[in-house]
Amino acid sequence: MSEATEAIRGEAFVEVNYDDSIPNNVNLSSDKQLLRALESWHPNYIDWWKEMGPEGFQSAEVYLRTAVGVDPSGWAKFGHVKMPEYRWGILLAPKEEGRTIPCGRHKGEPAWQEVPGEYRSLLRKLIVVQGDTEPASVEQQRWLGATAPSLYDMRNLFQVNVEEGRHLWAMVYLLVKYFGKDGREEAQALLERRSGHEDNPRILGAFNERTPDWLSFFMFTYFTDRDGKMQLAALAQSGFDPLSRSCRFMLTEEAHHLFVGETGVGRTIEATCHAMNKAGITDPFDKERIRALGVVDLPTLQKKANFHMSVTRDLFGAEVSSNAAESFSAGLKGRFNESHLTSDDHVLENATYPVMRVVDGQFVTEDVPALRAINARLLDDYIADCQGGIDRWNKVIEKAGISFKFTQPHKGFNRKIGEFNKTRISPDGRILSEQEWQAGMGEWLVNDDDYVFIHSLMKACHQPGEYASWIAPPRVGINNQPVDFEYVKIEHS
Ligand code: BYC
Repeated sequence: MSEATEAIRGEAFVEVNYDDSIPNNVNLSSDKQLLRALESWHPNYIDWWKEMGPEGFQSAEVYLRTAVGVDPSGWAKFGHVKMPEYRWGILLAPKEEGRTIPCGRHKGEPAWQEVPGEYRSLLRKLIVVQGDTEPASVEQQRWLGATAPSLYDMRNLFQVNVEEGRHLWAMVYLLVKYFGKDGREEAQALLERRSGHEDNPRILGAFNERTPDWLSFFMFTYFTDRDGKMQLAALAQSGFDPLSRSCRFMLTEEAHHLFVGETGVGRTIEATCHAMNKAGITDPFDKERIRALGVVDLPTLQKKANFHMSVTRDLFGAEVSSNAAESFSAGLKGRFNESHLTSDDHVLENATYPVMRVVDGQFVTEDVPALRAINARLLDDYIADCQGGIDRWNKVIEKAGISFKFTQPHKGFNRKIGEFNKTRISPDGRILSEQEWQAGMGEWLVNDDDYVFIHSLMKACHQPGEYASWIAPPRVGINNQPVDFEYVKIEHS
């Protein structure tokens, strides 16, 4: 069982009501005012989806899973659906009777079922920031359908997109139900900000970056969706029970997004190793010859990974943060696995945590008050969590007998937020002058030549069973369908 499904294991099965205009398991029909507010947001959401959701393919039939319940053993059904007709619903993991606030100054008190007045604006901010990332990622990925390397991959892209749309619904439900007029205004604003927009951008940096190609998409779903996993896991520990329950169910869907990322990169590596072996190329740095085979050389993939790892690390905020201390102490957001941590008191008034920083041009590790280092700790947990997939990628390379290993760059590499934001640091952890940084950048991050090459590979493969040269077919299809299944039925005009 995956980490995510474990989040809702052992709890009672709750049917989702699909007869309502908005599918839900929160008895929406009994709250007419809330239902009306969500029904008036719904058309604006559909307008946003049509304007900013996947470009083209809106009338294609896509083999999508739709959540039908929150029971981990059978929570989804599969079928061909046109994306605008997808049933976006409001699903909360079942209520745990007797749940208490797991951390901070209210630890042990009953979890809140209503917004605690003294923390209202802090809580709303957390929900808005979480909500803002969901439509942002859909906007970032909206151009990718046209260059999908297979119908299988196209389907996975659209699955991720509709589920990010559902995650937006999850946060909008909380805003509209619990935050009155300003909640409704925030819900509307979530449909108005735009990824990368000069005047009205998305809130967090990484969500204003472009996702220009499928390698970026796979890296994003591996590394940036993993920030989603860590943040949702921390919010699932919230003392505000409706937020906790929303996030617990979101984590179930998030697991597939991480799978898309890990296997997408893994299949790309597999195609490269296979082509290299077939052509008798042993040097992974023999770039021109490898690229001539129509596959991506491994050092270029490492550069892509470097970018996505570094911008995603920025999403954890400053390592040392009074905002994070207050969210934790207020009991609004816990640490990763908070309720399972056994080595401290979950209040952390007297605890410390080691934080790496740069002092006088040198790295030093200082013990700082643990409360202020909540972001640093979640970032460390995230970096550890990233390693599993990287190790599995390296196994593929090792098995192919090629001498190359993916690594995570130094924590301070290419950072714009936090302890390292004013220091130039190489992936192997050397503090650099500006001149050295400028000279090395093209070796560590994708440069213009790399972009041109990657772009040249991004050609549509839209026939069932057809896969682009640069990516291996998956081992098994979605929901046990064959790999040449018609995952997306495109009307060819
Ligand atoms: N870019 O004390 P600081 C996901 C702002 S991803 C721009 O450093 P704090 C998903 C910060 O807002 C998970 N601004 O950090 C993945 C604050 O602004 P104000 C999303 C940034 O507040 C893939 C100021 O700098 N969920 O679900 O402790 C696809 C100082 O803040 C950035 C969450 O993030 C940045 N990178 O922590 C789809 C959870 N970083 O208040 C979805 C909810 C910081 O001065 N959010 N700032 O205006 C949070 O827990 C916190 O807001 C953060 C920041 C962890 C993001």
